[in-house]
Amino acid sequence: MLIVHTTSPYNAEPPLELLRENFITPRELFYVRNHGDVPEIDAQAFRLVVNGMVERELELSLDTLLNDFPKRTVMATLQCAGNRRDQLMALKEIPGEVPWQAGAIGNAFWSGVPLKEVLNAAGIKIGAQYVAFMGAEEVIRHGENVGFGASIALDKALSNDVLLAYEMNGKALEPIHGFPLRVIAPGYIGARSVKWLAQITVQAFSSKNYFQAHAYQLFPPQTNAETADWNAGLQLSELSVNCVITSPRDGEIVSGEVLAQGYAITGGGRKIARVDVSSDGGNSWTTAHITQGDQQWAWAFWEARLILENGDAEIIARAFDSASNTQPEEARHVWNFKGYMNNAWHRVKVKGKS
Ligand SMILES: Nc1nc2c(c(=O)[nH]1)N[C@H]1C(S)=C(S)[C@@H](COP(=O)(O)O)O[C@H]1N2
Ligand SMILES: [Mo]
Repeated sequence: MLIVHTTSPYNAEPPLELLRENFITPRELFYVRNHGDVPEIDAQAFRLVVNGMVERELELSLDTLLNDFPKRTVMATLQCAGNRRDQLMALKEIPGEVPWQAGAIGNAFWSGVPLKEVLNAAGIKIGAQYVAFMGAEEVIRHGENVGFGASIALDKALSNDVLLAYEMNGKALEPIHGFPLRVIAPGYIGARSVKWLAQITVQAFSSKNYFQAHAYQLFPPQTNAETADWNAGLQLSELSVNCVITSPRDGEIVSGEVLAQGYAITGGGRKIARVDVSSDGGNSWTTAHITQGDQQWAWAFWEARLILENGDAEIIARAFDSASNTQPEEARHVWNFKGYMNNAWHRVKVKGKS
């Protein structure tokens, strides 16, 4: 059912028309983004280590997390920073990165322990500013096991909705999605939601792990892997506003009246306020109807009826969020050599029936 980009590590995304069928993405249609092979974790032996700038170091079993801490459920959309990279790759090659279409996104109910409950149990020392996470799997970069890590600022970590999740859509996490425990950092790029969570470290600085300090940084278009100053990139955290047409698909043959459908997403706890659709290059716009999604952290589904002239047309969609943020017109303006955060106007070319 998924489009498989690589098998080891396993990376896959759903076709867009299937993705848009469910507001809550079923597990079989949820994209998978792995940097190493899925680790086998014995749930009985599992211990979550909490250390660093804490009053008490903790080693928590799964039983303790399930039974001795409160459980909270949050609906949150995960989106990979590489979602829509294929359109950037079409402009200029991006070697060594997964050519994600627009399906590296999914929406689920996540249940687990609020991270702040565990941090409070450990007691945070004065001067702490970041909470760093490490996954359990091996990830080899430049011949060395760097593992997969990330960090979030302490104020985000102490907000209600950041979870140490053990359930996805009411069932225990699947191995590929992080069993037995993962972080869910709503509104942030997917890379901060560390799977197979093994260790939480409270510290004064952001994570030095490869995937926080090196990868997942944004550079200007003229920069490349050789010229990048890895201390000067923008470390990605909150999602920007994005919008995708899931139907019709590129190259589809349509009649005069078309129902355009898609999803829109934003970060920072903001909501999607409006989606616009154009079939005349952005000179005029039809306001789409938001059919579902009025909650922070989650995507919105939209649709709009368009009357097309008989000939070929390009359908464009863009969203505004509740802070009136909107999207850049052209992918070439957001092109970067790692291929992150493409939120340019989404464009689909359709053909008229002749
Ligand atoms: N330990 C670990 N956590 C990880 C990753 C990983 O490779 N290893 N990938 C990250 C990235 S880049 C994304 S987009 C999300 C994907 O989550 P999913 O595979 O459950 O969709 O997990 C994040 N957490
Ligand atoms: Mo990602």
